[in-house]
Amino acid sequence: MPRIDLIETTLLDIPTIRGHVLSMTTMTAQSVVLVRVRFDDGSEGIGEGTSIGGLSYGGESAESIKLAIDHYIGPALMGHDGNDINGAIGIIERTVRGNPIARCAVEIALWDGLGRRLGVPVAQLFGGAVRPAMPVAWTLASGNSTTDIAEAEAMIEARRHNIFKLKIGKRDLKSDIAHVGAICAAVGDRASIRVDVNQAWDLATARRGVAMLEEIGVELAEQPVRAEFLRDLKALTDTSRLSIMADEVLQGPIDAMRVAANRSADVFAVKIGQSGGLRRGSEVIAIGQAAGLGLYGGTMLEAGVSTAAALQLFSTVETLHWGTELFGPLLLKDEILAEPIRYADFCVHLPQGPGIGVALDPDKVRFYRRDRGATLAP
Ligand code: MUC
Ligand code: MG
Repeated sequence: MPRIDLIETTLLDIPTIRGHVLSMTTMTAQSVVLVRVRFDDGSEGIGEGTSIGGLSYGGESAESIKLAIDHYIGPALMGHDGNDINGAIGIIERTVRGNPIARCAVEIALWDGLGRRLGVPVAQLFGGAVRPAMPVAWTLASGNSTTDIAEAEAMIEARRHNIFKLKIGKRDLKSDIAHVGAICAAVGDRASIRVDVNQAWDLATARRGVAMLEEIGVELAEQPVRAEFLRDLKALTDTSRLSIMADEVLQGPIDAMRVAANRSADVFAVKIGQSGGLRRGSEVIAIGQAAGLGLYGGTMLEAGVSTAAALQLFSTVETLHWGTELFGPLLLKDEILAEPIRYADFCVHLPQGPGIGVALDPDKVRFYRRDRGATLAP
């Protein structure tokens, strides 16, 4: 029995390629918590957790993810059988309430370790991949319409992305609609345009906004109203011809059930971090499927490790109606994986090999770690 004998976290700060402007914050760097789990048979697994903009996006920050793992999850799992992931999830959930991203970061490392010991990809542990690659959106969020249009043109030309998500909600409605309209007009039918309001609108603004977005050819609006206001999300979903996607409201299967039960949204943005891990993420997916909702593989702007883990899970999903947005590593100025995840032909490709299929570049990890004085264990 391979017992867990070490759980170690490392906090990295990696600059982004440009400012990423969301309704609640502008990111110029991403903070990444790497997790290394070692088992007493010498095998290892890696995991990762990220949030967005410190504590401005949600209830977890990189620092809180690290603290939850170092002080609570790690000690609770010491000596546990590494092959018993369901048992480990039970221990984690009894030890730590909330903190889904911290829980997920450790769970990824457990799946990676198990997959490596068995010599199979994590997708195999979830029944096997049904696709080797998935459509991948890019977020246009420079804060400037001209820059965004140039970025979209370059992505289409390079055949990297033809799905674009626009971050709106920071400016007044009229300016946002003009911005989205300019991008829709520029790309025409060469791309799918979606927006993410990140909870910034009240219901009255959302009603007007969604109607205007529909007019200019936007396909989908993500979390237009506050996560707590499920009735407002439902009111929009009931009346809009545009598809409405739930994101921040989905913090695991129980929320998924609440949203699905009264059809408060048309689409689930499934995030492994926000769901509390791959196991709970797969349950969110199952609830969405059973309710006949659309599915989309979401991101917390993760680096390569968590992106690879999400790809392992999403590759097993029968129908990903809206594709994915697993572009996180491309938003970062530098790659921390030994071998980058492949983006080509408008798709992100599932990494091959056992576990989550990727390995870290130790030099990059050393370079970007916040605490550069300490040495990284091999
Ligand atoms: C979110 O709210 O969806 C995903 C892509 C992006 O640009 O921001 C994230 C968070
Ligand atoms: Mg979102």
